[in-house]
Amino acid sequence: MFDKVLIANRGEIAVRINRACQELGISTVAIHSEADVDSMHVRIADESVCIGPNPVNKSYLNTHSIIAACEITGAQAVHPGYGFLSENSSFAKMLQDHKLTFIGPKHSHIEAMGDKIQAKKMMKEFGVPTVPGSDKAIEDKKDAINISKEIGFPVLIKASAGGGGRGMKVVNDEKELSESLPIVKQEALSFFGNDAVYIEKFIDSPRHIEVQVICDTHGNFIHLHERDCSVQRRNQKVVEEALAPGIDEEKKEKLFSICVKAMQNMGYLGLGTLEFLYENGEFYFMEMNTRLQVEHPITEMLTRIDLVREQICVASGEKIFTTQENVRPLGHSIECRINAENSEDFKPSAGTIGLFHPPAGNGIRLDTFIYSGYKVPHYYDNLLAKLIATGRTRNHAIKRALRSLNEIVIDGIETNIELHKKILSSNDFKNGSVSINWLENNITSL
Ligand code: MV4
Repeated sequence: MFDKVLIANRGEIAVRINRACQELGISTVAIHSEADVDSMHVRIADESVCIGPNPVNKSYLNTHSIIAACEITGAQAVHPGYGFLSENSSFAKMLQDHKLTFIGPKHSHIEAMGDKIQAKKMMKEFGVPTVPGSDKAIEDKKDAINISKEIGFPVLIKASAGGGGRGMKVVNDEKELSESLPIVKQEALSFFGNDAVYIEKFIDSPRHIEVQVICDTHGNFIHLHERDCSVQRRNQKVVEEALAPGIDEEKKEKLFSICVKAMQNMGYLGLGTLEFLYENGEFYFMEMNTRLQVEHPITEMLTRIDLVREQICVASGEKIFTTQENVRPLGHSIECRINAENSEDFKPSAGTIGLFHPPAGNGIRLDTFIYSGYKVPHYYDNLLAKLIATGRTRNHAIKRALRSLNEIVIDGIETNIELHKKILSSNDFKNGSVSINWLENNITSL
């Protein structure tokens, strides 16, 4: 096991990782930008290093400063959290070249899954169900038209280097396809530096279901069931829950065993999430995330497994403490992402937190980094806190979430707490199984 770990992140996830490290007896190094000197993650770490000015390129993405900080402090490993450098295969490789451990998958797997055409091809070969479409990059308009006619319109043009919903376009016929293809390619080139695109049948109103896996170097490839992340707006998840309501157990178990076999075939290491679209009883693989995810706590609450602890253990070469047979999800868990944002236009809001009163009580967990008097900087993402409510049943979890949303006080800054109350008390949400279009279609009438 490592003696000292550097946490290359900020905010609630840096706090979360610091907790797991200290519980393992690992000494922690926080890094921070100038604006973050008074941040919670800096205060609770054993040591801290200021690695640069506020813009992320100069601080949290500054790979050279981060490696220098490891050398100065003697940290043996780096936990990247989510976002920032968490899916940067070159950074993972750089660390290896410096004899430092990247707490995450092998850099070759990060790279492979970052290329969405390659990821889909690989998963398809392992028997994972995928969306009908092109199995390789689109060569030209003629190629695009042939494939689209074969699978039938509407189709989706997707950037191979995209992901998370950026660089996509729905087209309804041949004419739109011819017009949009060069535009999507140009956008892909300027956003991601790679103009490769592929085509898929457009799935109209699916749910977003994802499967959590964890793998070690001792031949253990384990799934930790699924999460439903369909309540989203502009590709930002708002509410997530586990397990996904109303999906046939047998279908899920079949999918899990395919996912586990795929991980075995790859020789995957660490935490991973396979993202699926789910419509009319069928799962379709979209992409694989090779990082710890924002919504990991709902899986932790259901399985009683500390994912960050296990992630650190497997990265240091240890065995996962449990086996597949002993993973038994119990109850239901819901996460509300509490953002600093305007309730009308959803623009991020910055300012100083006045009174902060966290909710508590049975079944409530709040992952946050804010405190009364904390000044929220405008440079970084607007996630303030994750409220995780767990109960015996889905209904119980919803009741607990609503109860604690009424208890929480975050003064001095605009938040989306009222939006969460409306979502959780709506009939559509209570009935379960809303699609990825539901929030955007219903947000004004909630
Ligand atoms: C799709 C799709 C419909 N059909 N692919 C969005 C994020 C990226 N992972 C892929 N995404 C989608 N791919 C096909 N063939 C709809 C989406 C999509 C989406 C998926 C999950 C959660 C939210 C979403 C919001 C908009 C579009």
